[in-house]
Amino acid sequence: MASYDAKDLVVLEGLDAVRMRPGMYIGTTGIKGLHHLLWEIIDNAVDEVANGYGNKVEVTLHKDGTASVLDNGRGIPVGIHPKLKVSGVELVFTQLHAGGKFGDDNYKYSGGLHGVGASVTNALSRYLDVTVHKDGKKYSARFESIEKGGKVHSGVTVQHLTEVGKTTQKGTYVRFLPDDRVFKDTKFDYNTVLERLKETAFLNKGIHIELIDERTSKHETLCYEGGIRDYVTHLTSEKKPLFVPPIYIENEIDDTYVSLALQYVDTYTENIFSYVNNIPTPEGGTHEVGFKTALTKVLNDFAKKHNLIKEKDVPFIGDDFREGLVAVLSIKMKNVQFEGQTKTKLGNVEARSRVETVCAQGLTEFFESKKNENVGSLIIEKAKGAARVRQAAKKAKELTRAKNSIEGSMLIGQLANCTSRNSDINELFIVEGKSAGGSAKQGRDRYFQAVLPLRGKPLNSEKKRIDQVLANEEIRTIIGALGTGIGEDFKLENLKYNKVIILSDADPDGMHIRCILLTFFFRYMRPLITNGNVYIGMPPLYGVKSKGKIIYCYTDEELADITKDLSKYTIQRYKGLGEMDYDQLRDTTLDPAKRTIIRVGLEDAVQADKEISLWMGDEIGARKDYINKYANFNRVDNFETKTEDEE
Ligand code: 0RA
Repeated sequence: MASYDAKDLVVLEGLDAVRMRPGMYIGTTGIKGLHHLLWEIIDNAVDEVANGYGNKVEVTLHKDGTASVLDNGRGIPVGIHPKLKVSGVELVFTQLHAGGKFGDDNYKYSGGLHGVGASVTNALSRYLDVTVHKDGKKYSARFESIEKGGKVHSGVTVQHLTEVGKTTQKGTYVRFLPDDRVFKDTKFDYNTVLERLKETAFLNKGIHIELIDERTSKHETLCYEGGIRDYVTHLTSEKKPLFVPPIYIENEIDDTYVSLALQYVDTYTENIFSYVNNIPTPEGGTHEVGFKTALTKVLNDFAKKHNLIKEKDVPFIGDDFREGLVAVLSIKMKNVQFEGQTKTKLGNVEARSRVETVCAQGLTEFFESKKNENVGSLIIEKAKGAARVRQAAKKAKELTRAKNSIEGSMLIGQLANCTSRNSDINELFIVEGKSAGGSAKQGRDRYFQAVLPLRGKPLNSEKKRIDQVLANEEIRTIIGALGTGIGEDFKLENLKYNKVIILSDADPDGMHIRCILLTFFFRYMRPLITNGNVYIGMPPLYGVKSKGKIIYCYTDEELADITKDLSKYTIQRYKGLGEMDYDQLRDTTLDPAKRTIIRVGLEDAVQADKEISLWMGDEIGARKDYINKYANFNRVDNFETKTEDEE
C-alpha cells in the first residue's frame, strides 16, 4: 500500500456552494437528505474497515440530536499539507471532494467515490467534532456553521487539529449536529439507519456494525459472516426457497472483484440487487447484463447436457431463468462511471465481460458438481414453467387481439348475445350450469341482456397459474366476450357490457365458482372491479305460494317475516338456479325493475382471492372453515357492497 499523508489529498473547491444549494449535493433537504449526512460519515468509516484496517464501526444516535460514527481504523491523516498548510483532517471536512480515496492507492476499491464527501456533512451541520487516535496520540478538531451579518458561514474551523492527549487506541470518531436552518426535520430515524447498516453489513462480510439509539435505548449489533449469502437468505426468509443454501460464487479478475449469491422462490418476479463498491445500482447496468448473460448460458448448457429439454418443451429465453430469482450481485472496481436517470446505473463497458466471465466460471463449476445436480434440475423445471406461462400468455394475447368479431368464433359458441351494440346499457350474465343458462336465455330481455352459461366450475381450483387459467375454455370465452383483453393489455374502453353479472347457486359449489371468477377479474381485469362493472346476482332462496300468488324471499329472516302473517301457504326452497322456470328467473333475478344485484367492490375481490388461495393451499382446516362459512353464504350481509338502488 502506498504511503499516505495529507499532501496526497486532492483539493477541489470550498464549501460555500453547499449551503446555497444543498439539493445539488444531497438531493433534498427532507428526511432523505438528512440521513445522507450520516451516510457520508458512515461510508468513510466502513471503507476504512472493509479494506482491512479495522473491524468495527459504531453508530450512535444521541439524545442531543447529534449522530456519531466511531471506527477502529488507521485514523484520518493528521499531517499538515505542505502547500495548504492545514491538517489532513481539516482537508477532509472543509474541502469538497477532498478525501484519501481521491485518485490514490490507499483503498483498493472505495464506496465513497459516489458520495459527495464528509465536507458536505460538515457544511450542513451546526457543528462537527472529530477525534483521531493515531500512533499513541489523540487529536481533535472542531467545525461550526457561524452566522455573521445575516449570512451563515458553513463548516468553519473553530479549532484546528490539536493534540489533546495520549492513547492506546486507534481510529476515528466523528460527531455532528444537523443544522435545523437547513433541515425542517433533524431527527434521525432508527429504522432507516438500521436498514442501511444491515445492507452495509451484508455487503461487507465479517465487519461488526453496532447501532445505538440513546434516545430510546434501542440497540442492534450486525455482523454477517456469510455476507451476501446471508443477505439472500434474509431476502427470502418470508418465502419458500427452491433449495438451500443459496448458490454463492466470488472471484477476482482484472482488478475487479465479483461476488454473487442467488436463490429461487415460489413467486414469479425477478429480484436482482446489484452494487458497485457497496453503492446500490437499482437501474442495473453492465455488471447486471454480464450476470444475466452468464446465468442464461450456464443454465441452457446444463439443461442440454442433462437431456432435460424434451421435444414438446417451449424453448427457453433468458427471462425464463429469472422467474422467482432473488440475487445479490456485488462488484468492486476502480474508476466507476454511473449513468442513468438517477446516476445509479453502472456504465463501465469492461465490467460486463468481467462479471460474465466470473459468473459463468463459478456457476458452471457449481452445476458440474454431482451434489448440485439436483439444484440444477429444480431450476430447469421452474424455468420450464415460466416458458409455458410465457407461451400461454402470448397465445391469450393473440386470441384477444384477433377477437373483434367474437360472434364468428368457435369459443363463443355458448354465448347468447344481445342485439344492442350499446355497451352503456348492455349486460352480460355469467350463469352457473346449463339448465339455469337455458332459463336465463329464455327469460332475459334479448335487446340488452346477453347470457353466457358455464358448464360447471370454470376451472379446477388446483390450477392457479396463468397458463392454466388461460387454457380454460370458459375463461377464454369470458375474455373474448368482454372484449377488453387482460393484464397489461386490458382496455376498459373496449368493454362490451356495462354490467357483468355473476349468477351462481347459493351453495358451496356456486360460491366456489363465484370466487374463481372474482379472483380471475381481480388478477387479470382489475379495472373492471375498481370501475364497478362487476355484480353478483341474488336469486331468491325461497318461494312462498299463497292464494295463487308467489312471494320470493332472499333470506331466512325474510321468510320468517312473510310466513308469520300467512295462514295457508307452501314453501318452495330453491336449491339452485336450475330449479326456477324462465319466468321465475326473469321476475326474481334478471328484470332490472325487480331483481337485486350487488356491486362487487375491491374488498370483495381481495377476499375472494384470499379464499381461493386457501383452497389451493393444503391446509385442511382452512378448507373446512371455508365450507362452514359458506354453507350460509348467499346473504347480503356477507358482502360489504352497495345494492343497485344505492347507486
Ligand atoms: C486515508 C488514509 C489513511 C486513513 C484514512 C484515509 C481514513 C479515513 C477515514 C474516514 C473515517 N475514518 C477513517 N479512517 C481512516 C491512513 C493514513 C495513515 O496511515 O497515516
